[in-house]
Amino acid sequence: MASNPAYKNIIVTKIDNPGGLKVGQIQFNRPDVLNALNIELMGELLGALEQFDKETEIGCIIITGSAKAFAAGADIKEMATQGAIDMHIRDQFAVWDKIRKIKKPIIAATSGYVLGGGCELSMTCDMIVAAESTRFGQPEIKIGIIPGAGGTQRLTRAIGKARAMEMILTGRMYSAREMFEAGLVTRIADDEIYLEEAQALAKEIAAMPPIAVQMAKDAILKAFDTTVEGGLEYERKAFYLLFASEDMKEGMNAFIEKRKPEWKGK
Ligand code: DAK
Repeated sequence: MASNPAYKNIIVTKIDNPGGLKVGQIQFNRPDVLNALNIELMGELLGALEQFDKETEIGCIIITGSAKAFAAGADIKEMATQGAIDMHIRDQFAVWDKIRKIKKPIIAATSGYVLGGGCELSMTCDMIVAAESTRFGQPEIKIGIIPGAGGTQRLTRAIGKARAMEMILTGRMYSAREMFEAGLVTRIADDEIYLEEAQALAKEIAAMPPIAVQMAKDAILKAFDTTVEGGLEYERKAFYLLFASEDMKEGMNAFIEKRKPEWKGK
């Protein structure tokens, strides 16, 4: 595991994976404010994600926080003095849109508070591995705003209108188990081992053929913004495209020859 000292608000590491590509891990590091997501941290997060996305040695990415908080939301102190036109001109929130464009799968490993923008960020990730102690919430209503980074859309699609309404209109917090049962969370783990669980899942994915992994992620995400027919067509084209990859030939030949495939990522 090697750490990159270039960042102030995040700790970036690469985790070796003898069975496949490495796992890139990004850990928020603003413990005094429960990892509140300020502009600088979000810029660093995007920089680290885009860097991992470019590096061929990385197969899967984890975003995590601390035991007490994944992230307690956008930085309220930073937002409090801003006006609508300032926000529009600076377009500081454009960073959030770019996170959606990351091609490699991202796992949120959560513990403690996952609130507001923290909850939205976890939903922008592709999977959530939650410690038992995780508390999910969209408390924006309590400070006079509403979710602004996908909460009304992604949460509603993940857990349905009835539960999203209650969660967003009351600002209440919900346990990892409730959110697992509602369909938001991929898996729950004991507090002591949630990060290891997330890493094990990331390593399993990073051992799969990388191009197929990225195409699968892309096709699954299409389901959120197209019709079933449009999505099926997109899936079919992505499926055909994979027949142009060396990894497809290697995967099928390895099966027929009863050996372990060696992926090239091409
Ligand atoms: N921002 C700034 N500081 C925060 C913070 C936050 N979100 N959450 C906690 N802190 C700070 C506290 O101010 C305190 O700092 P000091 O007073 O010690 O200087 C320190 O962290 C510890 O917090 P507490 O003393 O409050 O700790 P407790 O254990 O008593 O309470 C808590 C923990 C998580 C229940 C509480 O801190 C809390 O309610 N925090 C605020 C949660 C919240 O309202 N989050 C939603 C923020 S709004 C967008 C993208 C994103 C967003 C919007 C638009 N676009 C793309 C357009 C996102 C908006 C939001 O997330």
